[in-house]
Amino acid sequence: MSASSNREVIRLFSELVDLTKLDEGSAQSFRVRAYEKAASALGELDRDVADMTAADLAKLPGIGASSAKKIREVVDTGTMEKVEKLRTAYPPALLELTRIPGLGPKTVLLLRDRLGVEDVDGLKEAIAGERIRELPGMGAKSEEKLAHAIERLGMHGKDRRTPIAEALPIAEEIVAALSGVAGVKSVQYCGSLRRFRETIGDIDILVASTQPEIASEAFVELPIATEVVAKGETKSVILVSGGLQVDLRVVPPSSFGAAVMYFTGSKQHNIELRQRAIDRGWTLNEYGLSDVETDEVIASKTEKAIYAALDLPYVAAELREGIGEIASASTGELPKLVEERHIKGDLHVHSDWSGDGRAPLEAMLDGAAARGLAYVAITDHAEGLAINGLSRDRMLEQREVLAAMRAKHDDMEILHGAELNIAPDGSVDWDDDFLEGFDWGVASVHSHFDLDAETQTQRLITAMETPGVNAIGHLSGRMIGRRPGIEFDVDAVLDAAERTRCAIEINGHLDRLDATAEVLRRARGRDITFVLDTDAHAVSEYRNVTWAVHQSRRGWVDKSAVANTWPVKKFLNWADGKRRR
Ligand code: DGT
Ligand code: CA
Ligand code: CA
Ligand code: ZN
Repeated sequence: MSASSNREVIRLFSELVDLTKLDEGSAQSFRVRAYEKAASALGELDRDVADMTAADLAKLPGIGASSAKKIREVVDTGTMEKVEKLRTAYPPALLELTRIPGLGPKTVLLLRDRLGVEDVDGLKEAIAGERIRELPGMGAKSEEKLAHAIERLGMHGKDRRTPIAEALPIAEEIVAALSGVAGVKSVQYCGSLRRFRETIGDIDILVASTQPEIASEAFVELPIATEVVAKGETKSVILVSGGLQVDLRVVPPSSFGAAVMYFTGSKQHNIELRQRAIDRGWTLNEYGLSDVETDEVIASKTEKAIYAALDLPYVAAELREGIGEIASASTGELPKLVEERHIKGDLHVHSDWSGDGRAPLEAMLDGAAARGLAYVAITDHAEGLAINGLSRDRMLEQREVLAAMRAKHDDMEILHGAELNIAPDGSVDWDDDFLEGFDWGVASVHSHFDLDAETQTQRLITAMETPGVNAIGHLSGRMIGRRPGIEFDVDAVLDAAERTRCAIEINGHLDRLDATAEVLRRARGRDITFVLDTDAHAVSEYRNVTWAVHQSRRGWVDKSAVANTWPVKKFLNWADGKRRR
């Protein structure tokens, strides 16, 4: 097996976690936690699992003997019997019900056994028929809440979309697998995934190859495929677990740029571009930009060449939604977008000092240094978060430990911060005096998600006004596809951000991507500062910086508004200034 085997194993373990929750009717059982731990330990592994014996694997922290055996089984057989068995007992449509807030595994089983509910449509029928209220512990109010949750998650029938956190690893795995196939020159995922939409209808994979039939064969033979819907020389379709569809198109290398452009979309962006071509007496399609009269190809190899021929600068994929990006591009008014290399520091990083961190302080600092960062803020949870947080004394102790670690990292500024918890009234864990001892503060909402919009708005504004709060973390608190964010008055919160100089975080966790692109775009033209953070709880999660950058681009955020791209001195002055108002 190749480097993709780790990802395949992790994917099967995450599925095993979800299925076991249903099977045991509990999200907290011993087995569930053991599988969760194994999945997260595998995520930290920098070796290929295929090269390790069951005994090697069982020696890793977080992986027990039974998980080790299951890992070997996946490497050796390409699948896991336990998952296959559970999948027949709990089909994907039933499993999907557990994503609805308010529906734990126990309730989902009850719905199936008592009311025959097998999927979202069945649940909607049961709600409409007022049958949920017959169940123990449920009432008319629960029906109303469930209906609202289904609505907000967009889980209806054909509109069903997959959260990007699920789709992206699958696409990466397929791209990696196809890259090694004979004749393949380039592979790229396109469509909504490349535009970095937060939910994905289907995955579109584009391959440039001189031997299309070999690429198509390899595609339908992928171990990740659960069903082959169509197979042709240049077009094929498979389904993967959960019913997500993957489309493959194979094109000759000479038209790869035109094909990438066409299949990246969006449809509306394509339509506007084609109109620009027509205005010049040309045609534009997935094969290239060409002259109508002479059939001569004007550009086709790269997207950049095609945009240039149409008198446009390159338009980043994240902007291509047909919402004015071509007009802005033609007048030179696109924002100057952030690139990963611009990011000088990370301002939201956890260690195992707080409950959900998974790596020691040293490891997180080494990881930050390995990224070449000029500064990093350690922001473990404060005590308001009951299960996770550090007491005042532990925070002071951590400050001493960090001070001692500065000697080892003389190229990197180490800031002592905290992730504060915003209470329903907008207050945070500690008084201003204690907060003054920190170098940085990020404050976030972690509970009370369904207060009314007016209360939530005031809650955020009060937190922003707190001197020790430099930034609001994951502004809406949503989990894409699982939990809708809090409702708040966006313009009032943006007004407060301008007035208080409190930054808005762009959190790079794939299941958060928060602030949302809609909120970020609404901030265009305002004088608001942003910070791009990984919110890393383990060294591997420093990778979230890539997703934070994509999210900022999708939100049309200008680089000049992102504080952690600024020169270090300017950044430190600004951060300190907010704390001393
Ligand atoms: P999704 O899958 O619903 O999340 O969204 P997309 O954008 O990935 O849509 P999809 O998979 O139907 O098609 C992929 C791309 O192919 C789309 O972004 C643009 C291009 N495309 C598809 N259908 C049309 C069409 O009728 N006209 C044009 N101009 N482009 C199309
Ligand atoms: Ca698609
Ligand atoms: Ca498609
Ligand atoms: Zn955090």
